[in-house]
Amino acid sequence: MMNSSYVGLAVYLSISLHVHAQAPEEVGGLEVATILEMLGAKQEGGVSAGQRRIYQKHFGFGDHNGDGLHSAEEFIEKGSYLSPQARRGIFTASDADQDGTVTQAEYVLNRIVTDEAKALMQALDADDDGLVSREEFDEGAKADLPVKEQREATFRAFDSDENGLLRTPEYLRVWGGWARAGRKPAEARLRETALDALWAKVSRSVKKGDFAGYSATCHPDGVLVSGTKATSYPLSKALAGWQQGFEETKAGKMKASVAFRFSQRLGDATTAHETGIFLYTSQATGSEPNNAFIHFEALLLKNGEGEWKVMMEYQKSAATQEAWEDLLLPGSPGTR
Ligand SMILES: [Ca+2]
Ligand SMILES: [Ca+2]
Ligand SMILES: [Ca+2]
Repeated sequence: MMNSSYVGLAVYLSISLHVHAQAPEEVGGLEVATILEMLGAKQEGGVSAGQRRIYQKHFGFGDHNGDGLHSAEEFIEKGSYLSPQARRGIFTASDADQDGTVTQAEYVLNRIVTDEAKALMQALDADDDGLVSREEFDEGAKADLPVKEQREATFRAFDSDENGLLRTPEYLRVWGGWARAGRKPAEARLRETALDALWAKVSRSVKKGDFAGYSATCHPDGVLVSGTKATSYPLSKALAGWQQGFEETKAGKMKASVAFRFSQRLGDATTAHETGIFLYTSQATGSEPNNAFIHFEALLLKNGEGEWKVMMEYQKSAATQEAWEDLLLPGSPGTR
């Protein structure tokens, strides 16, 4: 996974997509999500596709009857990791929707959140005794959380039993709640992160003139629907028509870029329907850049290798720059 532009896009998308439905919880005057960010948490945006696959594999080991769920029996009674009490704690934390079973997405998101939390907190444990003392937290988190009152409020929130020391399960319980506060369910978070990576790949391919890279994002049986031309045809035919532009970009005869913003993101573990606006900019050498804002919908499928492919690209109609900019405003009606 090509990380720098991917993380950049994830950061930019987080502004437009992660609009909180309920009032966010605050500690020391900061939203809890902001505290985690300041402490260095990247959550699902900081994990490679390879690492996600490893977590998925771990989930599979515990899914004895292969129904795609961990039951309490499978995870707590038949599990062998740590103690039954610890397993119960992990199970309860993972089951974010509290329906009594843990889906693969719930498991993977919990692993992402807790492994990152442990790594960030262990880095503060200066004397390596497995506990983060008030002094260690105050000193170690100074650079990330420079306001002393906010550091103290955060420590107090983590230190449930008020003994001045943070044990791993103690801070994980609080951290896990903060990592999920006001956020979408695990399945949507992981899907949208994977799709963000796909759109980032599309953008990179257009910018570099990487025709093969772009083609790889399309399903071989995909369909292009054109609202302006009132027709549809195979994506493979559309690609053939676009190939020259990619080659000219690669040869430096023109510049091109595309960016995406979304107003609605629907789907499940293997299907997705994304609605929004894309901005395609092209500039032939010696000419002014040309911006096209287009309302679009995309239908996507996850294949057997776990890769998302565009099954349908529906270029609906021209959009305005104002409509495009609206999609960036948190809380605008279009963002949820
Ligand atoms: Ca569940
Ligand atoms: Ca310590
Ligand atoms: Ca404590």
